[in-house]
Amino acid sequence: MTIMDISTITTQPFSDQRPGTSGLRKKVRVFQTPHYLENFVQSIFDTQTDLKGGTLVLGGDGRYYNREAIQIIIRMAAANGVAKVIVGQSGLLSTPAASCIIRKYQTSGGIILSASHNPGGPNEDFGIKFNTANGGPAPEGVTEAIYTRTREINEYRTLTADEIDLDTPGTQTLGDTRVEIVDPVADYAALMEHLFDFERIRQLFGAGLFSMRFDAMHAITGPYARHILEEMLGAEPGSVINGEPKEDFGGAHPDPNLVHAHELVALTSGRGAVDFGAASDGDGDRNMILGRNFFVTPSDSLAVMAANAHHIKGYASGISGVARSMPTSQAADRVAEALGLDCYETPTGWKFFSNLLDARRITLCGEESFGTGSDHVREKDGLWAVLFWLNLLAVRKQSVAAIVQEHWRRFGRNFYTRHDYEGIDTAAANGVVTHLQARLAELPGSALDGYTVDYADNFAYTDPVDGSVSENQGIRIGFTDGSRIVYRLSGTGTEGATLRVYLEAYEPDPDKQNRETAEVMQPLVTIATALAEIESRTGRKEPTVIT
Ligand code: VG1
Ligand code: CO
Repeated sequence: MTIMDISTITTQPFSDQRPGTSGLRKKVRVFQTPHYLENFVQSIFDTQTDLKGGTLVLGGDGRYYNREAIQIIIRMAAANGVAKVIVGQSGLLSTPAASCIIRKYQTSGGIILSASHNPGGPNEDFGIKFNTANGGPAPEGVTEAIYTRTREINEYRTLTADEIDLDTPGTQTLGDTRVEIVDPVADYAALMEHLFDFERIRQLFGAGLFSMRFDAMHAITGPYARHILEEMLGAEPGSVINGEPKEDFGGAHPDPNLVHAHELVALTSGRGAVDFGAASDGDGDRNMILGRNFFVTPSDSLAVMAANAHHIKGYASGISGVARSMPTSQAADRVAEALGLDCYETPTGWKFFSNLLDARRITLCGEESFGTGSDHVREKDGLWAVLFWLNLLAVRKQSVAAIVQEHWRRFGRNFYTRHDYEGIDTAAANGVVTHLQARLAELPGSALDGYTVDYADNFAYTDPVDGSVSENQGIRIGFTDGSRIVYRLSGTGTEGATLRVYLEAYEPDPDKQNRETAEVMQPLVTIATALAEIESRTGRKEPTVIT
């Protein structure tokens, strides 16, 4: 191919291409609008100039429109002078595997195609995200630059060429660009083997006394989990369920929580239950951990990991600190305090952990939304969390429930729940926040149903590494007994608005730590719904999802 074949296509800006919490997410039909995907991709090339002459990693979670989008992006990469594109075979890469490959081969960054836990299919969601050379989601400065470019763009570059064969590993060329199709699992599996004691986990499975199920939810982690859990670690064949990635995730929400992973929940409950259950989401960065008849909240999972990191090969030399997103429970803070570790509270979204990880201020981090991870990559990592737990179970030889209950006795328990009001009117959702904002000044010191407000604010974060400031990250209301209510609006939805209400209550008394979460949280739920005037403002009596 000669340079002659490159064409410059005239286009007009779209006004709605500002990335949210994790990239640009829209309905598939929006991405199929002529020039829509191309404008966003060209805006990445126009602003991320290191990509010219550099290497780009490319892959997605396999949802509907993944393959078409990959072909479009490869052609545009070639037309924009990218020297090499590393693509996951069949266009597949989990989000953590993409991060791993970006780092391992010292590339200039990556484009990940995913709308994560959002449903897939012709009438559902698609998404695109740019990750920088450290493997992490682009920080706000970069996403804002890309967005600014989308508002003024008037042309993009592409070329006419046959489609790349995405299914055969090996190198192909497109003009001066090399396109390398790679095994999506191999590099990631090698990294996991380096971090965890695979021999010990093999013994756990080999003894025949331990059973597990991993629910890939018809999404990207199927091939990763089958290879690592069943082939490398010897988990019984069939331990991985729903392991075939499908373009529409079997028509379900690939969201690993108690509501959407009900099949897995049933397998860990009642008679004949397995000892351990885990699930991951559409793009493989989330995780849910279950023991037999036992649910580990993501906030607790982070805290347990921090308290037990010394048992794990890859972290045995010590961890430097921990971070959690603001709405995540303060369970990790208690561990950090007891162990003398630095602890950071960041806004929601993995991008805020990157600087702390790069500066080695933290080793572990997590979010209440089923995300945990470490400095091994710059994304949250679902299977990593599962392997961490398996390694821990193999070392401590206790059940999941015993480990967590022992943790509560030592550090206290942070009861936790999140109520989501999905698909509400955007103006009504903004009205809730404005209303709460107006009440913040008067709340401290006042009593709400017997709870005394300690502080009330709208969370703002100053990055301790680069000094960048992120404001309006959620309303926090803290009470004198350590309990807390947090409100924020989702930044990943594609229809209307979603109000999230996060609730937390601290219980130091071991005799009271086994109460039902719903019962413990009820007084706070009542306060939270009344204070925000949720019913009158949104017309909703009940949340759509409780996790
Ligand atoms: C949600 C979660 C947030 C997470 C983000 C991306 O964002 O709350 O913790 O980082 O999804 O996760 P929001 O703005 O809708 O609350 V993933 O697995 O969807 O990439
Ligand atoms: Co995800």
